[in-house]
Amino acid sequence: MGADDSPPLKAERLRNALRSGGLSLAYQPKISIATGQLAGVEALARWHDRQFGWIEPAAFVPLAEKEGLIDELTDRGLVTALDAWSSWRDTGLLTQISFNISALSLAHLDFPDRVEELCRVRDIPTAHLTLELTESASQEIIPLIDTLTRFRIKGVSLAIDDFGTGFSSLVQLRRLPFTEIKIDRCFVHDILVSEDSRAIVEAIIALARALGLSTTAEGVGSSEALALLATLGCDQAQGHFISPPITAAEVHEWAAAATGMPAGKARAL
Ligand code: G
Ligand code: MN
Repeated sequence: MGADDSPPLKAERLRNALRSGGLSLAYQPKISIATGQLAGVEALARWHDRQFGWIEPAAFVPLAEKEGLIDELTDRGLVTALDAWSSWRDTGLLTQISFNISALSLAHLDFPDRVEELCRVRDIPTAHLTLELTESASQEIIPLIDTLTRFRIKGVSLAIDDFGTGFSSLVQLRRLPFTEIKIDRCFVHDILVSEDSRAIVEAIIALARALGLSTTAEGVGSSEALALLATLGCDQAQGHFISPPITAAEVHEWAAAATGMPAGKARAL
């Protein structure tokens, strides 16, 4: 704390961590609610600093954006995530990988070409990649429609993350070529006790259906919540009850263990 916690120092340490491989990725499985099987994994950036300890993406992603480091963070993360995907394929596991991107990266019109190239050199079909974009109240994503459309033309799927927390949700859904809605965990976590949360989740699922989008509930914490989401017609679930974020090596093991598991009986690691 104190002077050592100053943003310039943290920014410097983030820069160094990025360049010396000090950031890593964890992978959080998500399941198909209908079958209980692995539906994909979300790559989540992790930063452990010797001085500051574990730092949340909610803290270091905005810092990277502010310090002009976000493209480097995105590029290195994508390379690591796609290498992990290749290692899963080598052992027979073909799954979907979701990767979080900052709206700032979408300002580059050549970003889709770069991503396509990263997939091509690894012989990864772009259909196995989903990019997640957070619906943020502070960022207008309508101007990014060109870049998003380029991704869709290349076969990459697009998810709108933390849905329900931004202010222009409906306009964005109508105009942008998303394929999936991730329902924010703040609605999912009290779905069993709050009538309002349940009504919101139900409405989001109905809206997604009408627009032909798939739905993933974030932050699923119990078998009861999973069962209710199944009743409401939600497609996929992610959360600590299903699995916390795990290592790339553990993903293969997890997929094998979860095969054929009925919904509501997913293994919590
Ligand atoms: O690990 P945690 O559940 O706190 O991370 C949740 C959110 O953090 C993600 O949904 C995403 O919004 C953000 N995040 C995690 N990793 C990355 C990353 O590599 N890049 C970007 N831009 N955001 C990330
Ligand atoms: Mn996400």
